[in-house]
Amino acid sequence: MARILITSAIPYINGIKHLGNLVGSQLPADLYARYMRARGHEVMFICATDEHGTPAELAAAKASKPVAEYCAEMWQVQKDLSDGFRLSFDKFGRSSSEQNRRLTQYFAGRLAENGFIEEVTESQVYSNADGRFLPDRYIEGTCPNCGYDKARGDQCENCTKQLDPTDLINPRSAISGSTDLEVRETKHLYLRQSLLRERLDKWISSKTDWPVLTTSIAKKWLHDGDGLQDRGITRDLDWGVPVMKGEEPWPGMEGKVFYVWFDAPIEYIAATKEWSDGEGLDDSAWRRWWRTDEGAENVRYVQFMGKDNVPFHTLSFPATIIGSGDPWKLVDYIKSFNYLNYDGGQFSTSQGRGVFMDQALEILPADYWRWWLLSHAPENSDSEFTWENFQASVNKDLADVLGNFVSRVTKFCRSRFGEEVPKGGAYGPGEVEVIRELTERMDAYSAHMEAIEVRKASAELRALWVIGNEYLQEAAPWSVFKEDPDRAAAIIRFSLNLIAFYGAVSAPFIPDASAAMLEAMGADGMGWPDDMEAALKGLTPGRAFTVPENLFRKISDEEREDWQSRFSGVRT
Ligand code: B3M
Ligand code: ZN
Repeated sequence: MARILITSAIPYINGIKHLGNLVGSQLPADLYARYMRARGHEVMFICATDEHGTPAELAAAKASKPVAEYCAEMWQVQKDLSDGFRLSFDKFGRSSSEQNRRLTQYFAGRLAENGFIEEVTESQVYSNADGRFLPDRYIEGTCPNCGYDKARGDQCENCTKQLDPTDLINPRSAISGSTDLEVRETKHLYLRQSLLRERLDKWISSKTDWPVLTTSIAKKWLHDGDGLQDRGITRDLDWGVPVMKGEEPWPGMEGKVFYVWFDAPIEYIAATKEWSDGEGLDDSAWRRWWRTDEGAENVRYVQFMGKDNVPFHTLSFPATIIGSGDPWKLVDYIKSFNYLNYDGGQFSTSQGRGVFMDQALEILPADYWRWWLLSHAPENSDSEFTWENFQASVNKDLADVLGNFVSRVTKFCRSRFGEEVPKGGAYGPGEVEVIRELTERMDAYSAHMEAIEVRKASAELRALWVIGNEYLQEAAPWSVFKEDPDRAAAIIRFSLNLIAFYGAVSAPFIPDASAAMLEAMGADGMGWPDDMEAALKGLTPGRAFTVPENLFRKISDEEREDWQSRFSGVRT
């Protein structure tokens, strides 16, 4: 049994996330966590809301609420939605927690002690109209790298380049739109990550098994970019972690806070402490996941994120960890994703374009979305959501292949043999062949899940369902029944076992339908089928089962058209 620490990028608190956000980190992380738990490993799965910085302040201002109140409300909204999507976090924390405040201040203190912090008097953009500095997202303009005209002061979301507000061409205030801006001097702390360039380079180069998407972005910013310039980690804002050197005040830094991207990844650690504090455990419970001198040397740590978050996780956060000089756990594997597009354009939170998590659950249960999103995850390139594709995939994979199998088998059995597993003869060559095929496919399925090849894993799972369908079609118990009821009974016994098997192995993708299949077969406690032959004999003759409600319903053309037009415009 291994110990696996899994973190998903923590979503900004400002509003409900769209399906593109979901498939870029939280959902595949959940798939992996569920799979690893099912294989008997000890898993710690962490997520949280990212509550500091300009996104939170701007959204709270727009909602006319004090920012703390806004964050508390939105945390609950996001928590309910992640429950709705069955995201099985061990902890869904908050980066504004006391635990994160202390830990962030602690890291800053350690970095200062080790010479990785520099105090810099720098020029920042000041807005005369707004009467304040405009860090990060408070300022917008044209990206000097790619020309995108809605680049934000901290990063261009088009080309992923990390920016400083003073880099922007034609800058304007994101609060008032004012261009009456001037550059003023202010003092800030810089993380001297350039000192760690060689160590980071060596570390990333050693990760030969990482996805190309991850390492190419990291190397780009290490080598030809300026990604490893020293970066400001403090801001002239009210909302955030107050700048302190550990538990000591930091002279000259009064009234300033840490930059959101400094404290956000630290929240992965802090949220694990939020979990252990919440469970009433002592500190060793979370430290054994994070300190390589206290048990974490045996932990495999895997991170999930969208590609725009890669520079922060391959460079800045490791710089914080390494620079602290403490034995904190560094990430072992980073799975990153491209973007999911929406119906010929981009999903956009600011423009309200696409389907958002709350809307998705209002129209269909979580499994439908989970299945489509995971089987179309933007792994090797960007992918696109279209309603036609969604309808086709749900109707075919879920309703025709899996749902139909379950319904035909259970209904036929009920009508001919009653609601218990029939006895019949022994399995014949047909069943032996199916077991052989399933064993082969299961090996491939497991291998893809271990390697976090999400699309390939989903294709293997679908193939497992197809095998059962084709078997049933060929074995045709409904025709066999008249001449040889014993043989028909054996076919049905085998097929009922297949339903339980599907319930066990499909759970990481479609947990609710899987639970319904297992429950209907009275096989709730069924573990992962390591031995296929034994697994397909688990339901013994005489055992009661029930006919589950239709597992999946089809999406009609009218519904598809209705949703297509309902979600074509802008969310209000
Ligand atoms: N909140 C960006 C995002 O939601 C940011 C991730 C932080 S991960 C430490 O995409
Ligand atoms: Zn750009």
